[in-house]
Amino acid sequence: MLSTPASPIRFPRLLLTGAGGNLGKELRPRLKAYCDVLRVSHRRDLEPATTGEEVQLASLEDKDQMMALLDGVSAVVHMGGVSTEQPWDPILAGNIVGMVNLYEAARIQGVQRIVFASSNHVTGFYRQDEVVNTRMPPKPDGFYGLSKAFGEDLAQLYWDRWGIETVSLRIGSSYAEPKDRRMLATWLSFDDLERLVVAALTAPIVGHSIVYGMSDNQTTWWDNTHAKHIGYRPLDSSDVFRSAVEARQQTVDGKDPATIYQGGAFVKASPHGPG
Ligand code: 15L
Repeated sequence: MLSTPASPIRFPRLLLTGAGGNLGKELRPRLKAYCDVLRVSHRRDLEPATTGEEVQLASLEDKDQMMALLDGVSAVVHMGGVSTEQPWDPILAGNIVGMVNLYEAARIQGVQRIVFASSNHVTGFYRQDEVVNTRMPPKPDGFYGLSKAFGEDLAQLYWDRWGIETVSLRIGSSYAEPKDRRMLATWLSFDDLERLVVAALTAPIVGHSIVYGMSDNQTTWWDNTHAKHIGYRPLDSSDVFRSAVEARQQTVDGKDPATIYQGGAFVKASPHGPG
């Protein structure tokens, strides 16, 4: 949690979906500093509401529940849905049908801004020796990345057609520490995640913007030149973990697709099994 909130702007009621997921759990206590009421949602099993919170369980694929969930909300941080490579059916339900339900509910309930947890796996089939910017064509590395590319296109449609603003965050690897050599490039600290989400919520005009979610890592495959208007400035870096990571993983197999492509192990995960 940042010792001083990244912005003094406060929303009357902010909705956090996927509040029971890994990053949802991290953002839940942090987002309270930016709103009067934080409505937290997941399909099941959330910790009870604390002061300044409302808990409202909802399934993304249930239109009526989503309509009720977005009632009275000023902005949404959408962390819900499937977050790894999976068989098509759960991805279809959570990330395709669920996204349409979310945006339809936003349109009908008059919600003006959504921060969408997209993923670096939208461009996971670019190579690790390429630098990708947010205007280059998607190259998803599986059904999961493909569904996030759909989510970004849906956000673009709802901006062009209905004026709902979205910042699509192509989140890298947000963990307490980078776990391997790949994550020296893709790592996003939790504090930088908070800075990124808050910048996306509070930038004056975003239309539909795409930004890669990474810390200020020395090694990088992503170029956020076209997202400067969001005002996200990372303050952490994977470099403080570099020697420990390199000592743990001294060699890499240059013929392994997980080393060649930015998506890492996702590029060879089987959608029909555990991968
Ligand atoms: C993601 O999109 C996943 O949600 C997360 O589990 C990580 O694996 C991350 O990408 C990554 O690329 O490291």
